[in-house]
Amino acid sequence: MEVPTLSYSQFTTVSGSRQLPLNKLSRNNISFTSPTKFSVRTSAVSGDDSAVTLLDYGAGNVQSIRNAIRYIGLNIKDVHTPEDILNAKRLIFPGVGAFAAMMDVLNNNGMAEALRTYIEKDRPFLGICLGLQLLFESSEENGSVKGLGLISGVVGRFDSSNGCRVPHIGWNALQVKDNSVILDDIANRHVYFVHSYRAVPSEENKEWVSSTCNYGIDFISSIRRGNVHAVQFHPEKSGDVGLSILRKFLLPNSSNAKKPLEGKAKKLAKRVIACLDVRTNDNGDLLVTKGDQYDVREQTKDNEVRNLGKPVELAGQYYLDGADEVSFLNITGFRDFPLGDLPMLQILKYTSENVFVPLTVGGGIRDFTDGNGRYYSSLEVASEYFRSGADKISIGSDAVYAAEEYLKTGIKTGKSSLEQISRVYGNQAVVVSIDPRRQYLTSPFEVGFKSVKVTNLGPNGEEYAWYQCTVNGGREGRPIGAYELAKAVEELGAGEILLNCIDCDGQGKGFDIDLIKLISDAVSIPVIASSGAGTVEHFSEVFSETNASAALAAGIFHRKEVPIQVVKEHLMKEGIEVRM
Ligand code: 1PR
Repeated sequence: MEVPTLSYSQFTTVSGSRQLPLNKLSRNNISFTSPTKFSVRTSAVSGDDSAVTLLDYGAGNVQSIRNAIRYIGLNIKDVHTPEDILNAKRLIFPGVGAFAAMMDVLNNNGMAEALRTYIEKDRPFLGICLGLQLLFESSEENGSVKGLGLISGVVGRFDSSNGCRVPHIGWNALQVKDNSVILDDIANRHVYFVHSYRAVPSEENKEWVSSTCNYGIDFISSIRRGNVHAVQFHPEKSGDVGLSILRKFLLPNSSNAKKPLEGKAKKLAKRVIACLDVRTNDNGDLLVTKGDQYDVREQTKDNEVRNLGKPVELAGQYYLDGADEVSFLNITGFRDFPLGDLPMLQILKYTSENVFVPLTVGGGIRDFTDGNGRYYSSLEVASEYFRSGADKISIGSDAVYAAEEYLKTGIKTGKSSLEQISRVYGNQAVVVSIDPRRQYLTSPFEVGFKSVKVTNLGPNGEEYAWYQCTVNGGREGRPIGAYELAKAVEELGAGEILLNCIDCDGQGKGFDIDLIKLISDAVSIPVIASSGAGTVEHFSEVFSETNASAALAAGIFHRKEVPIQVVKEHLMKEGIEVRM
């Protein structure tokens, strides 16, 4: 595994890239051309030129790819004009966000035409995610929107009716064809995907396809022709394997590139996520804490906030230990204004410079008016998190209010933080974090919320329970159940659910299987099981008995009781696919 050095001295401020105003865009699609004849030249990239041209059209987390390029030791030159594209020696286009918004920006700025010319001339190109999809004729995301039309095919949505959760989020295996060049050394390892739309292989585009991946159907995970490459997965978030793919593209003549160790990837892996609950202590220092049923204060005379370590160091360690994702939850974000919480943004910046797996950040994502009467939308708050290095944001309290309103009126206003952020950044970038508390019932008809027959009877022999949602870090119970909330937020645009359970949090007695089964069967987006992990068997239990896509733990990792690698070895022994 790639070993990054995690020292504060190397952290430098990342200069902001030019952000294009997405809200001022008009739909103006380029004229459609049929899939173009493509002439292959074998122009080599000069290995000693350290500048990589990056096309950042202004949405989503391009910070990750910037960090990966810098980590490899190269500099970044941003595209400001179409000429910058035409003059590039090698160009990376990390397309993130929504297809229509991306094409609007590219068309309005003359970038689409420049890109087509650059690619037709077989100049070195690496498209990532939407950067692959835009090469096709059109995409069905946001209606039918034309792409560059260089490759035959229409980009369509995954079908969740065949049992696959959409978005496709997580680490999956590739079937690599001969001569894919940048994937030649991938060594049967998993790579990280996060997308709802995909292109499929056909007779017409088979010349381009360099690898496929299976998720319900075979879809195109990469293309290559001459010097033109594009990948549907995120190499910048695929750990050491991803860095080695980027190195092969950026430094093709470099002989000292390390080949990743051989793996056994076969299909989508169950994810193991390390979570860091972050807050300031009474002295104002930001630290990782961990509660017992959400109480993070020590039971001592001073009642101080429990201190389990430094956020950047711990996140870096969990990356090295094999965490598939790292989550930061700013647990006092509900009462503080996160944009005023500069240390939290700095933590995200520093962490993302050395951690090349997905980072999620949550806490305080909502509209806010500061003391001077300045209004900040939740979209601005989320944008700042994305710019600081987050790949996904997680919404807690504000999603509960949005779901309550939606269930009351039946109207999607489009104004909730959840709807706004998923519209601009794509629903795959929006997690909803649920903090339910178990409420026992003697009969399932006692409340109007969905209840379950519990595996372990309640304190007075109750056979049923419903799961009441809470806000403000568990401090206030709301008139909505976890089941109702999960279904509502899926409709409002959530891409994933982080399912905590206050009763199990920090107890080490296992996940709440009844709750996780209830929610993971109710929605077709991925569900992350959280709260209560104490042994490796708890992980295999949650994956065997529920449809959870990932399991998250905090305490056992912070207290070093069970290393991440040991959890994964156990899961592998139990026949559960994991990324090793
Ligand atoms: O409401 O949008 O500001 O978001 C606040 C976020 O902070 C929510 O995601 C909420 O879950 C989280 N949060 C608020 N207060 C606490 C607290 O602990 N006092 N932490 C809190 C939630 C729960 C898990 C924990 C697992 C695994 N932490 O994330 O990490 O339960 O723990 P375990 O393995 O030790 O059992 P908003």
